[in-house]
Amino acid sequence: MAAEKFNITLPESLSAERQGNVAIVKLTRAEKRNALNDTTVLGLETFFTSLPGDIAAALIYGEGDHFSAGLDLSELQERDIRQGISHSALWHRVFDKIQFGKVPVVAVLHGAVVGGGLELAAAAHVRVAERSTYYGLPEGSRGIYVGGGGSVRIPRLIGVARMMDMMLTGRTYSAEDGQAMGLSTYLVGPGEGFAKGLALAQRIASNTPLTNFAITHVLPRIAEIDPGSGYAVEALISSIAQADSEAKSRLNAFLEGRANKVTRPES
Ligand code: 1HE
Repeated sequence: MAAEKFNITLPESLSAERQGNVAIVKLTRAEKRNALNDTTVLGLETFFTSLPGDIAAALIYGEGDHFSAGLDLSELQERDIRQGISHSALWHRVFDKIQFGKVPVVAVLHGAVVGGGLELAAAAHVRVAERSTYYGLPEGSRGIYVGGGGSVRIPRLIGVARMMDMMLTGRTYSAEDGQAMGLSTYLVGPGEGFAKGLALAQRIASNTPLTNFAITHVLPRIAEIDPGSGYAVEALISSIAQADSEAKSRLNAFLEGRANKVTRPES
């Protein structure tokens, strides 16, 4: 499927295209290792809130040798407490629009995925890591603290103890370790990330919008609430999903032998 541009005004540090019903955004500030300045973060907000109506999944990746070096440290000028809170709130707002936006998001990782870069990756729903990927949270040694929702999202992937260790000691993890710990769910060879990420995004885009909404918006909420409330919400969302006419026609297709079967994983 050919890549097409779509009409959206983004800063120079980002570029957008679409392949079928998958929207693709690339971090294009390789000369600064895709460090995230405010302009880029606001550009990501524009991208994720302006997706055309027929887009059903999104993919984010980075140009150059690294996914992202995190917060642009050159912008970390003296901020007072109030300005610091509003800067962090900006990242929270934008990354929430990724995690709880219109469509599921696949992140393709390679090279450094550090600090705010890891926070950005953690806001995606599926992470594909090339073997060059490494993860770090250098905030501890820089005298700062994560501000892009990392304290909320990263412990949910790897646990509080591992995140503490990364921040206290500056420990970095390889792609293989990250895969074993749950920072990524796919590990691929050099240069294979984009194709794998796109194939996954296309597969995700073939689900019904209602099911994708339930998976990305409702499942994480259910996981945060008490089990009794979780069962109640699950009963509601599952009954809503199955009532959809598209669900009915997909179930019929299976029963009539016209749909795919569940296959063994590739070895
Ligand atoms: C940057 C940044 C940046 C590179 N902000 N300019 N993040 C960090 O602490 C990571 C800092 N960066 C690095 O450790 C390294 O740059 C990398 C391991 C990512 C890549 O190394 P390398 O050798 O390929 O590149 P480089 O020579 O270090 O950097 C190339 C240029 O990018 C250079 O600028 P130049 O003008 O001298 O060419 C660097 O200054 C620039 N650059 N990283 C600004 N991060 C919401 S809170 C989140 C808190 C955080 O994210 S803290 C973690 C910050």
